Amino acid sequence: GFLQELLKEEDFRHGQINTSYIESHPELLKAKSVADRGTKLLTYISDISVNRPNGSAPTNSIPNSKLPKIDLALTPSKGSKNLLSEVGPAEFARLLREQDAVAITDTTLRDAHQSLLATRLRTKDMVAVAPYIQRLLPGLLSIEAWGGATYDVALRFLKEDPWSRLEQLREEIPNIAIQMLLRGQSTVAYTPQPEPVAKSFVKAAVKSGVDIFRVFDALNNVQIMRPEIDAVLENNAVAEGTLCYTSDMTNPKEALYTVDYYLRIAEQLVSMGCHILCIKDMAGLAKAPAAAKLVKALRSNFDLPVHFHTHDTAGGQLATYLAAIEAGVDAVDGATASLGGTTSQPPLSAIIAALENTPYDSGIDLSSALSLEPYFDAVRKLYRPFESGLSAPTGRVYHHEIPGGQLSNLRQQAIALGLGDHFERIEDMYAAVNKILGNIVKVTPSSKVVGDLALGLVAADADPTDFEENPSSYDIPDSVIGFLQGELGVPASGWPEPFRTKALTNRTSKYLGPKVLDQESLDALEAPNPRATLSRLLFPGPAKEYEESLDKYGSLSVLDTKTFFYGLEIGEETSVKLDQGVDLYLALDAIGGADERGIRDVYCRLNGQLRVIPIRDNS
Ligand code: 3PY
Ligand code: ZN
Repeated sequence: GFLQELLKEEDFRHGQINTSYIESHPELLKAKSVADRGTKLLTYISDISVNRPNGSAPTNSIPNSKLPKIDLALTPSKGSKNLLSEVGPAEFARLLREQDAVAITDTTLRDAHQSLLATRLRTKDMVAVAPYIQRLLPGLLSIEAWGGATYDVALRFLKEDPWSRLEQLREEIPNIAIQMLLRGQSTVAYTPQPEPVAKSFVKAAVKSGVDIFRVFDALNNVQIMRPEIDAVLENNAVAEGTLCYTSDMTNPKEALYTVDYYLRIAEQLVSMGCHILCIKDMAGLAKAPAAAKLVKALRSNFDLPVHFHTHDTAGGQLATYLAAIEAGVDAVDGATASLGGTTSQPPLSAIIAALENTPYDSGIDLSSALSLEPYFDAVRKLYRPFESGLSAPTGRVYHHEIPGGQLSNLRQQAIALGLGDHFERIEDMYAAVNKILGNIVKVTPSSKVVGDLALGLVAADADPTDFEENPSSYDIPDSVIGFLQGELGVPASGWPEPFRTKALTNRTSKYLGPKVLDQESLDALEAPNPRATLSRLLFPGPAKEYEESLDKYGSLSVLDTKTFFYGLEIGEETSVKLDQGVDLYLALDAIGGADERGIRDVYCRLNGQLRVIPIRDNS
């Protein structure tokens, strides 16, 4: 129609049209912007189709064809978000503690793909299923959909604005509480952030849709996360104060990570005003008897509800959940079965089924949970290059204690170092490094410290005993130096001496606390919309690359996932819907030979009109 006519207009294409003509015909400006968007998207698609950074598409399946057949015109039931708005956080928590039903958090949209698919799940694939979740799973306690590594990965690899994801999910799921994972002082980054950043971040997150904040500190130093917990309370959201579980409480030789250790942490979380206590078993080390003991102790010492989080790396965590439930736990985390198990959470449908027709019945309809599995199964196939490669459970986690989210990541890094076939060497080194550092709690960012050092030592073919004795003759990653200088606080195990002193000898830099912000940044954090500022302060490099991608290609979140990761095949066409409500048809006709500079002409069509786009072939 109109757009084609315009594209044919030679003068217009060369920008020589009389501007007073455009001013009197505003529809032309809109059409020009639509045509520009189309050309930018074709440029991206051409680049991916020539260079294939992720190989070719692993499947032709169309996930949307697997969405449940339900009537989206039906009004959804009220859910936890409605309740929270009616009664407020304190009463919400009291009711959670009082009910017999076991409440369930669905982690599919955050931890599950962080732990299985290198955090790559795109907003488009979340938003497509959101209206179904809203109607099929209104009985969920919450949907964990934000935080952890998702913020970084959205900017760095998906070229998406993480805030827009949150806003869209909020809009599509108005009835169920949205939960995020906040890394205490590091917020969603890997290093401690100045207090104004944390405060502004929490406020903006509440405004954009987060209801429940699971806040943890990687070394269980509760005092360090006070500003974040205070910010959650000030913004009238739910504060879930977290104990990170490590080691083995059932081992009589365990001297440090005992019930008393966890009770001391919980005591501080309770006195800070947290509404819920969370046991965060990030590596899946809590065995059934440990879970029962800890849940009982927490519930008999405090009035708060207890929420259990685990990863099913070794395969035994449904048993742990049942023991925790018998001991009175109030809520547990699960992920859709298609993105559950191994390094992710236990499958939602297995949890629901185990509790059906018992006093703990979750109230979530099993068949509804099942009806979402085919969609996520089809989605997962599209992300195959990002699979962690863990095709079975592994009991070796009891030895190396690598968190679920890190295990998939480390495997990818090992492959990049050419050590893909020797992953057990990295596992063993990780365990050795943990010992050298004093047996610390390992979760982002302390797990990154251990992982960085383990990878470095394996790459250098080092003997850990020699490293421990002579650390000054080795290259030590910055994260490890920062840790030893106290960047993350003091570990409960104390400092590993004499290793630490030796490792820090002759190191000139000294950790002086989170960076100090200039006045301009401080003002920007106080502005009504600090979101772009937060991205720039938290992830300067990725935020800049995201902005550049936006300039060059426009918003890539409109592309379907297959096209986004794998481009198009010759003769293939895809369509996108722009915000303006306009449909664009984008097709790839042919790829020409490379010239002497490695440039190929890519022959595309935009709504039927030929476009020739020069692309550098990086091969
Ligand atoms: C994160 O911090 O991203 C985690 O998932 C920790 O378990
Ligand atoms: Zn987790």
